[in-house]
Amino acid sequence: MSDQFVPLPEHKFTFGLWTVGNQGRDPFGHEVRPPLPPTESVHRLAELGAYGVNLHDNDLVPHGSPAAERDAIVAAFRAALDETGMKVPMATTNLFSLPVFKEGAFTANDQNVRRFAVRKALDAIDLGAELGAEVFVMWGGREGVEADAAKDVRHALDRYKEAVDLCCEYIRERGYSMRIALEPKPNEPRGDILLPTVGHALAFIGELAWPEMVGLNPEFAHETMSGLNFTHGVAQTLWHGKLFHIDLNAQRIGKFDQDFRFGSEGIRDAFYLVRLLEDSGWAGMRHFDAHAYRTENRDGVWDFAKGCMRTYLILKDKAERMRDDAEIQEALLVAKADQLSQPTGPLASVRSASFDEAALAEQGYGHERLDQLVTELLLGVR
Ligand code: GLT
Ligand code: MN
Ligand code: MN
Repeated sequence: MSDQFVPLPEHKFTFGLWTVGNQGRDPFGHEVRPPLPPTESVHRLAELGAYGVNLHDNDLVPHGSPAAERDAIVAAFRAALDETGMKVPMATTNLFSLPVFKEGAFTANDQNVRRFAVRKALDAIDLGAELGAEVFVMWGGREGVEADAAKDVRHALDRYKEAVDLCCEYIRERGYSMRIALEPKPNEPRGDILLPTVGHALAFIGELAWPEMVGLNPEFAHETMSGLNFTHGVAQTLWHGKLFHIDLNAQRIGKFDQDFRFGSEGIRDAFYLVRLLEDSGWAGMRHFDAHAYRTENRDGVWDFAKGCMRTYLILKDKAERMRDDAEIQEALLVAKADQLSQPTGPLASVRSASFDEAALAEQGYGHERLDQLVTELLLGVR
């Protein structure tokens, strides 16, 4: 293997503890890999060139741990971070595994369940702040319903807003430098999940008490599940100034949430995403929310992690080649891609312009040639 694509901390690659630690359990089968201690993940990922790890509260501290135990676990984890120089840029809370959240967490019908959920989120915010996290992800996996008769979605959204506002209020009160990133998903584990897409979540942010503190953590697999173009979703999120974090993985349209190794499906979609992130100067993390196939043992997990990072770097290289490719650049001019950055107005020019509508309709844009050139670049023949 050429070592042109060696991951380094400066590339800002991160993995969730739950990703490399995934034991391969699925709805039909038991775990196939032993538990992976968080400190071992830190060491192994550091060796592979990652920048950091992200975590749910309970990926590190088992639910219900007494305070002294919690502190000892966090101290040992801190020591592993210090030894390796690894960071924890993002933290989150698990509001989906415990039986108490079976009817929802922030949007449960039961007020006590909601209070329990918000309290758990506040504790996780403290844990994240202690570890230096500047982004707090909210993935509302249980915020949804199967029996539509049981939940008024408008009230559920009131409660969702209230919970996010309470978390923002707490972050402000504690003086943390932390922002919240909502993660949309259409379904699974609930029949339907609230804030199902990037678009729903962006609109929701506008109704919050501190909208400037809240943005998105869009996931490749989640938009793709709905058949949406993930790169377009990320572009619009950037356009609104709301890309706070990103979950990279791979997914086939129409399937359950696969969370595959980045680039393993939809290589062309992955390419356009990497090109967007790089061209936009995205300064945040390249976070992988994916896991190894269930066929793999421990060694396969590290092959998986290496593969995610290596594919990202290869696609980044392809994006640079695209920029340097004279024929592709010329084809882009034929497509008039450069003209789109020019304004349409002012109004006086719109009103006074004369058009040759037939000539405008007649012109071709050369997309077939352009797309084939990019395809050949990706296939490695140019
Ligand atoms: C869970 C989910 C992911 C979320 C994680 C953060 S948890 O693995 O499938 O999409 O990003 O809560
Ligand atoms: Mn997913
Ligand atoms: Mn995710």
